[in-house]
Formats: sequence, C-alpha cells, structure tokens
Amino acid sequence: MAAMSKTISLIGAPTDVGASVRGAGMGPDALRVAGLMDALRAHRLEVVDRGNLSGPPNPWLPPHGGLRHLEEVVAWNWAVYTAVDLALSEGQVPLLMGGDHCLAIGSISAVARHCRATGKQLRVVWLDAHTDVNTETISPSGNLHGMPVSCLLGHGPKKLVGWSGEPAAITPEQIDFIGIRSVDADEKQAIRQLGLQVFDMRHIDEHGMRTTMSEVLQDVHEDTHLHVSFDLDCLDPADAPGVGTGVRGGPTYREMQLCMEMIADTGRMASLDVVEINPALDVRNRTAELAVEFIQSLFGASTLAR
Ligand code: Z70
Ligand code: MN
Ligand code: MN
Ligand code: MN
Repeated sequence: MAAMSKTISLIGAPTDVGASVRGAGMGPDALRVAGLMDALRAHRLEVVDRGNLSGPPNPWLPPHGGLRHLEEVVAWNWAVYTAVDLALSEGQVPLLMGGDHCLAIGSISAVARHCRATGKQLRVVWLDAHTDVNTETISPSGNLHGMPVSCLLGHGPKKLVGWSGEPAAITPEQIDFIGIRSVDADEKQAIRQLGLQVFDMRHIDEHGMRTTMSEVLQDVHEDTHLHVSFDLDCLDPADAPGVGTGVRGGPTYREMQLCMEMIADTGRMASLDVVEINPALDVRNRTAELAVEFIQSLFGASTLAR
C-alpha cells in the first residue's frame, strides 16, 4: 500500500467512568501490548504515541439525576477534546484509544469543530451493538457510555452539550449505525423521533455487509471527513470476549473485515475512536489483538491494490 501522508496520533484515555462494568480503563495499554504501533508502521504509516491523558478516578457511585459520574465524564471528555483538537490542528489523524464510549463526546465534538473551521462535511460511522442514544430521562442505567450520541445531537446534560461551538455537534443525517442489536425500549422511540439511520443486524442479515456499507458510504466524497467510532462490542462476543456488555449475534469476522475495507477504500477516514476493550474480561488479549487487525484494515492494510 502507498504511504499515507498524514501522521496517526495515538491518544490514550484510560477510564471507565461512563461504563457499568469496570476494566475499560486498561484498554489503551491492551492495544499497545497487542502491537498497535508496529502493526501500523508495518504498513508504512507514520504513527506517534502521545501517551495517556489523565483524569479523575472512578468513584463508583450510583446515578444522580439519571446520570452516573457526570463530573468525571466531563473532566475526561475535556481532556479528550483538547487532545483531539490539537492533533487535528497539527494535521494528524487522531486515534482515540478508550476507555469507554462516553469519550466519543469529546472526540467527535472536536472533530465537528475542526470540520466547521475547514469546510469539511463530517460523516460519522458508529460501529456498535448499541445505539448509545439514551438520555438522562430515558436511560435504564444512568451510564453515560449509553448516551454519547444524544449529547452530540444536542440532547443531554448541559455540561456535555455544545462543545463543538454549535448547539449540536452533528445532525441525525450525519451519523449511520452499523451492527446494532441491543436498543432499550425508550431508546427505540428516540431513534424514530430523531430519524436516525440504523443498519441493524437484521439489515445486515437481509442485505449483506456489502450492500449495507455501499448505502452508508454512498454520499462520501472528496470534501468528507469520515469519523469512525468503533465500539468493540459491535463484534460477536465469541470473537471479542473482552467487552463489558457483549451481545451475541454480531457480524462475522469476514463481514467486519469487509466493513473496514470499504471504509478504507473511501480514503476519507480522518479520525477514529477505538473503545470499550475490557482487558479484565478478555482472554489472553484476544480482543485487543482483533482490534489491531481491524484498525489495520481501516487504514487500508488489507487492500491488495494499494
Ligand atoms: C445500555 C445503556 C452501552 C456500550 C453498553 C447499554 C449501553 N443501552 N453502550 N455498552 N458501549 O445502559 O444505556
Ligand atoms: Mn457504544
Ligand atoms: Mn456497545
Ligand atoms: Mn446516511
């Protein structure tokens, strides 16, 4: 493959403050131990590891006003926002290593601000078993990793909304969900009201990954900034056991590879979150190693033509 011109900036955010299960805070090191840096360099990609961000510990408290650990989630996301903003301003591709999925609030808010400043069209691809579109009023758990999409759409606690400089970082048309198979009752209603495009497992079963991704990527063009938010629980827990909330019935390894390769083929992926790897629940770092394989594919490694 040809060398990509942009440097990939690895940003570790070792926290699980948004999750219901402890352990995702060890995700960044699991990815490092699985050889993420060398795997990307093997494909002649430039990579820098900016180390880990710091933030408050997990106080492990019950929800307050429908939200768990709001202050801690704000602090961690602010660190993420600042780091992603810096990487983008330096012309790099930020690769956020979570950490739980609440961190996408800071990451995508920074990306949205950057896109507005540079005149790029932001598109988000959300790879997940869950839609993460709960709010403090409808969430059954109060866990903020189930709410990042709502915050980005402008619906969430004031402290986590509006970071991109606009009331909403993204509109419903800018995000597509893939691999979905676990949506809470009130969350379904929210999805319908917002008009979100959810390519659930039923859609992938009926139409296949190729047709699904063609639909998702059809309006990606040269002015598009494609952001991928990759929750490892998108995969089947048989392949990726190291996640806090695994849901059986995910895409197969081959389907997921095709998904990643079709994203790579657009040449427009300019930022990435890799979240929810939980080494405390993993088997010999298998989930992090699988993540490294898929990340390589996202950056075009498995495309023979390049
Ligand atoms: C559930 C909730 C969730 C990730 C689990 C689960 C949400 N819908 N998100 N794992 N990444 O508690 O809101
Ligand atoms: Mn998620
Ligand atoms: Mn999930
Ligand atoms: Mn769409």
